Amino acid sequence: MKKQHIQIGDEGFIFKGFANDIAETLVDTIKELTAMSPLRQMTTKRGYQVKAEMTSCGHYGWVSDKQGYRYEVLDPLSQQPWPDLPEIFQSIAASAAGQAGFDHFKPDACLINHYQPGVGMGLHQDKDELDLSHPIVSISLGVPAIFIFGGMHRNSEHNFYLLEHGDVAVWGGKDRLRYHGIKPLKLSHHPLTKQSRYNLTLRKTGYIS
Ligand SMILES: O=C(O)CCC(=O)C(=O)O
Repeated sequence: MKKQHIQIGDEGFIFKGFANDIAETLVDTIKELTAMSPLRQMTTKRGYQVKAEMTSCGHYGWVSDKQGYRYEVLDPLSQQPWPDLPEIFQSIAASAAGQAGFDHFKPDACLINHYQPGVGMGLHQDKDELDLSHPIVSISLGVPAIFIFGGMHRNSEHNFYLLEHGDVAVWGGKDRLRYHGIKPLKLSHHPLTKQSRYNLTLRKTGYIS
C-alpha cells in the first residue's frame, strides 16, 4: 500500500509513518547496537563539540575529530569494527529508497544520532560519500523534530517539516547535496525513547573495502 508522502524536493520525500510497523523493533535494535558501540559526542576539526550523540553500524562509520570528518572501518573508541548493519535497517531503507525512485539501494553505513531536548543539528551537506548517485535515507524515532531542508548553499531559502516517530525521509539525485539540519528538540515525551529522539541516517559511501 502506498503511504502518505510529502514532496520536499524534485527527488526528495518524507514518507509519513513508513516505519511505524517496525519502529519498536528499530528502537530495541538501536539499544543493542549502542551497547556494543556506545553513543558519544564527537568534536569538529575546529574543536567544537557536536551536540547530538552519535555512533554507527555498518561497514563504515562516520566520525569527526581534530582530523576532520570522514568514514572509518573501526570504531575509534574500541578499535573494533562497527556492529553489522542489521537486516531490518537495510530492508526498510531499501524499501523507502525504492518508493522514492531509487532502486537497489544497499547502504554500507548507518549513522545513529541521538538528540535530547534543546539539541539540534546545524545546516550541513552530506558530502563525505564518494558516490553521490545513491540517496540518503533518514528514519525518525521517538519525540518529534523539525527538519530544515534548504538548497545547495548554506544561505539558500529553506523549508521546515515535522518529522515524527516512524517517518522516513529520502533525498537523492538533484536533491542529494541540499543543506539540511534539525531544530533544537522541544521538550516532549515518547513511550519508547522518553524525552529523546533517535535518527538513523543510512548512506552508501561508495568506498571499496
Ligand atoms: O536527525 C535527522 O533527522 C537528520 C540527521 C542528519 O542530517 C545527518 O545525520 O546528517
